[in-house]
Amino acid sequence: MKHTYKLIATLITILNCSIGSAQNPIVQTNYSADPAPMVHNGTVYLYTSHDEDDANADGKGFKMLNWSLYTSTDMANWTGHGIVASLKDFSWAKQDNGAWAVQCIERNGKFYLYCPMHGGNIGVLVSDSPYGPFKDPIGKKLIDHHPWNDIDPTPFIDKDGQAYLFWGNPGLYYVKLNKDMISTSGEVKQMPNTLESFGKREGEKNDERPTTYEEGPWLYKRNSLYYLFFAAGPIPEHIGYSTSKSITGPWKYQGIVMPTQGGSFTNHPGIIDFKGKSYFFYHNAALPGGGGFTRSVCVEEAKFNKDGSIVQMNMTAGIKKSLSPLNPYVKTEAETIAWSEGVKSMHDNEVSTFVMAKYNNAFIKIREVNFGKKGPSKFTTRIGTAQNENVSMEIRLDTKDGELLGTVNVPMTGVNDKWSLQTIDVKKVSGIHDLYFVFKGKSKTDILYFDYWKFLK
Ligand code: FUB
Repeated sequence: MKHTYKLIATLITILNCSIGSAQNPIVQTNYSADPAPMVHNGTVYLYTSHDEDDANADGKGFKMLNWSLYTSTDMANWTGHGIVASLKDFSWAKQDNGAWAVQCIERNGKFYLYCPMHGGNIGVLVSDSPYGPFKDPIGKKLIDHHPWNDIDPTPFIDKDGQAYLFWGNPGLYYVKLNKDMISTSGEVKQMPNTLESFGKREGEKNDERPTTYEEGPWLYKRNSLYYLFFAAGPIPEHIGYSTSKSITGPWKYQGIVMPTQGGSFTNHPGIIDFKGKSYFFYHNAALPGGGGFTRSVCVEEAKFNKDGSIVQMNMTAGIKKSLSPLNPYVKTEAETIAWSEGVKSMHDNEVSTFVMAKYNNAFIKIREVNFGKKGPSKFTTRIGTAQNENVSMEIRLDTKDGELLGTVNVPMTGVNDKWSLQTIDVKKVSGIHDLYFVFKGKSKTDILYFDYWKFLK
């Protein structure tokens, strides 16, 4: 069985790479899991867990220390903002592991990030900006119900302004949040785990888990109907959902949203409405080296039927069309990416997040760049390398081997906090094209560092 999932994951990766128009998984620069999308002021903020590259190397499974943020305005290109919160932000938490599935919500201009620390309950961080910095405003646990079961918090503000926090595995719990969003009101309640609410579990009888509800609840409202999406058992998980006329239930089980696919024994839902469409986020094991502890976040467009039911989805290569073309005449971060191979996300104090090309022919693709009628004459970038010979970045159109607009020769700057500004002449190009940066160098590792780019008219 394990081999079958691994094979499916490999096939997805091969499919993604060969069709050239792949978007899933939407983060290729590191492993990511537990997508928690939030829409704010025309941007999707996607908070994720972060599976470390060496997770399970010691046979101990998950290795999760912090949470990351990615943003998009077009659903095709995603900008990495690096780590925005970590276990270190909670002085009272154990620091060695357990940074599981977070979710962020905005209220009155402040952003509240609900953070489970597996084995250590749930804390809350607050910031004036969705990018952070996030701080622990209470200096203690927000939810202290059961150390192992208190995971996967999902906040929701109902139409009367009452906020709730739902969470839990194997039970589904909820509590009212006060208006300050950092304290609770009343008792923690458990949602009745009935077959009517969460459906009959297939497989062996499991007294602790009588229904398909497993973990990862996600609350969503469409028209006047409340939806509860959740990771469903048995393992390997699929995604199921239930609906209700009230946030506190009773919930009615509605079936499968996404069957078990993709090579990870967990899955985790997140759903948003954005610019007139709905999007469903999940995770799988599709990146090279991927598995149950090295996962990757993906997205599909979600469709609903007239009766409110959701159209069942499979894991696919992702969203093919950008919602709006990208303007190449404003500064764009190198970590704005539709697809990349051989590129790693990094961070330093000088420039914050940047990317590192790991090998010859590693590349970044940016989808649907609008050069306009007249097109550019020059290209400028902040870039550097620790290698001392023949390192360059080619700028190409439409495919990795497409028309060459220009080549930036990268001077040796030293380690990654030393940068050079390079400006070159480029060939004229007009209209909308996918843009490729292809990295060239002889070194077997760390070819170059790349921070931002911009075309000039
Ligand atoms: O990522 C760690 C845990 O795995 C999450 O909290 C669950 O939802 C599952 O995805």
